[in-house]
Amino acid sequence: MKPYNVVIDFYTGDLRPGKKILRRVSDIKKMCYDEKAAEELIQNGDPLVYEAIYADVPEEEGQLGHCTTIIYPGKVGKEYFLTKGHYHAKTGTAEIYFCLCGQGRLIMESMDGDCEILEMFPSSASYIPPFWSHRTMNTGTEPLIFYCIFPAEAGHDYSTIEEKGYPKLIVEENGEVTIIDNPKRRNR
Ligand code: PAN
Ligand code: ZN
Repeated sequence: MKPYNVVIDFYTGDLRPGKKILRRVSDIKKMCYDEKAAEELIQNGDPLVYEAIYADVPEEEGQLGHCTTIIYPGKVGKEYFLTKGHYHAKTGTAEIYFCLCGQGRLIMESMDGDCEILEMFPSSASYIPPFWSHRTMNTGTEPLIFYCIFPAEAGHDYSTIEEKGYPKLIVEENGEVTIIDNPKRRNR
């Protein structure tokens, strides 16, 4: 392949040329703490939660994949709109999330069960080390837009997070961003 540019709109997250993936509440229902609230939203139009737009890069060792993600503002019950979250299928691969717009949180968990939460804000560049799962949430009132760079062969393992969840949830309580224990957390 030859060197080439994509063009990223910092304010909308559009990446061109790119391939867009859409995720609605129905796609993240199993990851939500309040599945009943998720079901109600699905019955009421199944709103768009986030989009990811991937640059066309071969998924092979040596290449760098990159994409933007746009998480819309909203909540399922009291839990902020979130991404599915994943380990990389090739677990020893890191990633960088560079925040362009909005406010959010990045929750990560190591394979030993360490859990860390970082703030995302315009110009924050969060480093996700190898072997840490990762999920993002929009805690603000504007879209949360970030740019991701990762080894192109990393892949996604969604099932571990779908089954286990994270030790912590990020919710709105009394108008504040609040971290609580996840009562539905499962240890495998
Ligand atoms: C990101 C994520 C993107 C969407 O590109 O894939 O933000 O999140 P989910 O994949 O959890 O739905 C990334 O971490 N790639 O490895
Ligand atoms: Zn990733």
